[in-house]
Amino acid sequence: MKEILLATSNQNKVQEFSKILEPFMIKVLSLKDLSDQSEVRENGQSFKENAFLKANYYYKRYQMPVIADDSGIQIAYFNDYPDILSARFMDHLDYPRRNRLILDIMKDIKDRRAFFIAHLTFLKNGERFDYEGVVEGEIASGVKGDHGFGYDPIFYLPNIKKTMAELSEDEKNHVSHRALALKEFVHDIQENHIL
Ligand code: ITT
Repeated sequence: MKEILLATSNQNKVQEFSKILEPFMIKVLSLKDLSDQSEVRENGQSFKENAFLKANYYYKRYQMPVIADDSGIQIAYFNDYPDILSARFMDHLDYPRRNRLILDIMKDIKDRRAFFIAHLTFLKNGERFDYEGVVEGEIASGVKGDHGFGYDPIFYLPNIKKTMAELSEDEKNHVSHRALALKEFVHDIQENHIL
């Protein structure tokens, strides 16, 4: 088993990474496993910049292979907002209330296009590798499903005819933005032995 540190305080991300990487004999250590509660300031201008800020902070601290995920939702009608601010957008509200609010604002809106994006930055032995996964979907007409986290219950996948939250954990881990980015990472590990 090879070990990587996942630089996140989001336990849902830890769960998804662990499940996806386990079959490839990669053990995902989390900040929780290291009892590390430090907060990294995400003041970058893009998913890529923020992923690097998070990965680099812990890479310097622990000198081991580190991967970070910066991700979010872009809503076309909101000019791609909340984008890199997805975690901070309306964060005085819990996700069910945030999702309701988005649905209320978009009640009569025809353009429902939305994107989930995950950018991964992996650092090892002074080298940097970047991966990105994008999933196109639509803002659903109602809240549906109780798997996943965050905006999953309002992110509708027209091809599958379900929201991301209606997918089982396994199904989400095949089609999500995070899964697509991790697929490239696994490919690099297998083909180019980067881990
Ligand atoms: P870390 O920075 O510690 O990794 P975080 O949750 O703050 O945790 P981000 O800054 O990358 O992570 O923000 C990601 C937000 O985007 C997340 O909190 C959700 O609101 C949303 N998001 C990302 N991936 C998602 C997914 O698979 N399903 C639903 N919402 C997602």
